[in-house]
Amino acid sequence: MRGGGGIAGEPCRLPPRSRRLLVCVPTYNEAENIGPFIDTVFENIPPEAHILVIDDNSHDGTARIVEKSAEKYSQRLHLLNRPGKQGLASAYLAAFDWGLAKGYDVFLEMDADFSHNPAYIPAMLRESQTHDAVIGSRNIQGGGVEGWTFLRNAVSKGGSLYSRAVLGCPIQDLTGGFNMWTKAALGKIGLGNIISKGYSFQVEMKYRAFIAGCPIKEIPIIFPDRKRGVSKMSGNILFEALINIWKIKFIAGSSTAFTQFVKFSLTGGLGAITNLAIFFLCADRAGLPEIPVSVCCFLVAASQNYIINHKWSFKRSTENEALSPQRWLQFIAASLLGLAVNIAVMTFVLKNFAPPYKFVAQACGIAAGMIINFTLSKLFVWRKKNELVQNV
Ligand SMILES: Nc1nc2c(ncn2[C@@H]2O[C@H](COP(=O)(O)OP(=O)(O)O)[C@@H](O)[C@H]2O)c(=O)[nH]1
Ligand SMILES: [Mg+2]
Repeated sequence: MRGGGGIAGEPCRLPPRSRRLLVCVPTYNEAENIGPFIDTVFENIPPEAHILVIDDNSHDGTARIVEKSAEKYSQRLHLLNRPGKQGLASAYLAAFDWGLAKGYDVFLEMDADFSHNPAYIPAMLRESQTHDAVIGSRNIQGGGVEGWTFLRNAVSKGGSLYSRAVLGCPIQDLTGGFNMWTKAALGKIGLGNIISKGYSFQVEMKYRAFIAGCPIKEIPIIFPDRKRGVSKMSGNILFEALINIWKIKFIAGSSTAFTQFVKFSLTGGLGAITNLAIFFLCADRAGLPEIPVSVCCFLVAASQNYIINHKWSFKRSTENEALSPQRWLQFIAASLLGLAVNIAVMTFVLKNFAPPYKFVAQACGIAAGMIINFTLSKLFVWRKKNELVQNV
């Protein structure tokens, strides 16, 4: 959707009543929080919703407290007991796998330390009816943090700004961990592709959702510091996350560009067939003059490419916009430039390398022209419109 804090894409259309929520709570030494936390969450979720605690063998007895609570909330509280500390990313991935196998439709990520207020859950659930991802955001109007030192605030804000700048992603709170995902979102993200092990997991999930074209909504949350227990965040973890942002950009971002390039090339191939077919019919069969026929062939094939690229190769960047004469003109200009590069490279190779077959020179020209055309199309014609993101 365009207005009201969304990031464009197709909304999910599951009927609200048939959806089952799984609240996923990773814990490592949260004995002081987990009991009352579970009670508060159950007060704020619908009767058919469940909680899954993923505990990494906490030595403070967290798991035992969960088992005790499970007597009270029979069948609605689940515990995934893992043998040792394996990190936040692997805890959430294990929770998603478990929940998907059991048929849950909506997944909520939450810390066990009351920094994520369960009172926001109903609003998040409502938004998840029309958005694949709902992000509890500290960095938009109405959101914020409480009880943080100046340094921690600066580190968090700086981390978010840094991630946004490196990734070119418009989500305001990339690092926060209070997020709701529909099953459709997890499918589009492709959980098997996640490379993060620690805290950059949250950034990677959001970035992948963004480039997959998921409709995303940020809702403002107030984030108080934990009152009990200690944070598992450390300088090392933070440093690792800062480095990982580049890995995420390279791996997730380039796989998208690669897919787009393959689609763009196939579209170009189809365009060449159309071009040749029209040329054959008009010049060979009907005997029309070659040069005007060739110009017409170019225009028809380029227009066909424009439509297919708009609907298919660059679908994720178009935000479901209609075809437009302005974009068509831009694409024709990019194609003409591509053609000019094609001819220049072909001539250069012919003159300087004299290949045994002339078509080798033309193949080099086509490759160079296509790279130019693709780059211009990606950067200018179908530039992703970050300004579409509006926050509440
Ligand atoms: N299962 C599991 N949970 C973890 C691990 N590291 C942190 N957690 C939990 O993940 C949540 C977020 O960690 P927290 O220390 O609150 O990080 P902070 O909010 O950035 O200070 C808390 O519920 C932690 O208990 C881990 O390695 N495994
Ligand atoms: Mg926390």
